[in-house]
Amino acid sequence: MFGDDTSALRICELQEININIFLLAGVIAVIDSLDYESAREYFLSILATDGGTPPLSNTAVVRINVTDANDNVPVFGMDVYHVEIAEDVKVGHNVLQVTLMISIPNK
Ligand SMILES: [Ca+2]
Ligand SMILES: [Ca+2]
Repeated sequence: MFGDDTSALRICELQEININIFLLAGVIAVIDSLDYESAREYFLSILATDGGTPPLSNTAVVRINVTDANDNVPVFGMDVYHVEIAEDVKVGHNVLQVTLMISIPNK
C-alpha cells in the first residue's frame, strides 16, 4: 500500500531513453517489445505520494534486467558462396571459410 486513501504513485525519473515500461496503480508492465540486444537493463526511480496534509512521500529504485532470448537467426556473410578448386588438391586442403553472425544466448 502506498500512503493514505488518496495515494498516488508516479514515475519521477527514467534513466533509459527507450521507455518500455509504464507505471499505473503500483504495477509496472511492459507496453512495447523488449530487445536484449538494444537495452539489457532499466532503472526506474519511483515516487509514492499520499494525499495527506502535508503529503508524505517516499522513493524506491527498481532495476529490471532483461534476459536474452534466442530470437535472431544465424546470418551468413553471403547468401551464395562459389568456389573453384582443382581436382588434384591435397586432402585436408581448406576449401572455404564462411563468416557467420550468431546470437549467443546469455544463459
Ligand atoms: Ca532481440
Ligand atoms: Ca536475443
